[in-house]
Amino acid sequence: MKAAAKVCANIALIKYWGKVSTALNIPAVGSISITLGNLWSETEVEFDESLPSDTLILDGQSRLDQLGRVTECLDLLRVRAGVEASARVVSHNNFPTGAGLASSASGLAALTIAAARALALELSPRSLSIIARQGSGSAARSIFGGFVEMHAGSTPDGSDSFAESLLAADTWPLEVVIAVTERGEKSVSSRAGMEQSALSSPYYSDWVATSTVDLDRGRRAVLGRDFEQLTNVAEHSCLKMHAVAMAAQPPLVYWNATTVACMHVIWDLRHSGVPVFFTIDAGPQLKAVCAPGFSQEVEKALRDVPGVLETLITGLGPGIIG
Ligand code: 2P0
Repeated sequence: MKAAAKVCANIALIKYWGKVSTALNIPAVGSISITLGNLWSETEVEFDESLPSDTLILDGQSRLDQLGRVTECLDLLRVRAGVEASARVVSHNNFPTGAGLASSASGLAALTIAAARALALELSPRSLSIIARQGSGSAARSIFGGFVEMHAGSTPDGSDSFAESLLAADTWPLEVVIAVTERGEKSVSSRAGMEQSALSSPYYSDWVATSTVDLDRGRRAVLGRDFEQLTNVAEHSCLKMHAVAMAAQPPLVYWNATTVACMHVIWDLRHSGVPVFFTIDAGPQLKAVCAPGFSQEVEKALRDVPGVLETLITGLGPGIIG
């Protein structure tokens, strides 16, 4: 009862922020993401009757703070398999953990796949997506490669809240440059930030109400491979999500000065004719998405921004890579 899985991270272009159910982790809005080929989590799960409870080693350290969601996810699989044994989970990310680089997306997706394999459960990608969602909303998207749409769904049990593929990675091989501006873990997790936003931001209801329009625009842009349209709707969704968070009480500002400097560099590049836009998650790293063939030029510009510690370049990936 031991298996491993290696799964790519993803970043949303049309953002997920807020839940209708915290118990089942059902998102309040759908989202559209791209799966990143060079950023991955590798997770090994071993069920062992002699273990008193689940254990988690993440990047070489015991992480009790992350164990709750791991156990919740494992419980869903244990029930299906009729197994009660606890599990030893060892996971590793090849990029900074908990810094707004989607480590929970790849981590919880890899956990779901590895545990399903260890329990010899034959589950459809949709079922795996639903289970991964209950570990982390963004993890539901990492089951798939390329361009992915997550459906918020409308049933109270979350059975129609899953992700599915929109467009294969090689159909439109966009490139991504990540500017790392801080290495530590963020002080407010996405989970806490979304809850704070839903409870106290005056813009939260408008965020939810306008999400369908953004999803429609985003889906059309992806299916039509329309970079300009994707640029407009992705930057709008990102800035709107951050505006909702900034208006929470107490406020949530995930950016630092370097994040903002990078935004201006991206706008300057675009005004000079480079097809590139940015997105930023619940952390200070800027992700620049560019048309095929432009990542070197974009990386060179971001590398020179004072405060950028490191840049990472990646293409789109297939989701499950091992
Ligand atoms: C996203 N983020 O769509 C958004 C944009 C961050 C900002 O999904 O509470 O770690 O585990 O469901 O998946 C990060 O949130 O949150 C995220 P939970 P998760 O990528």
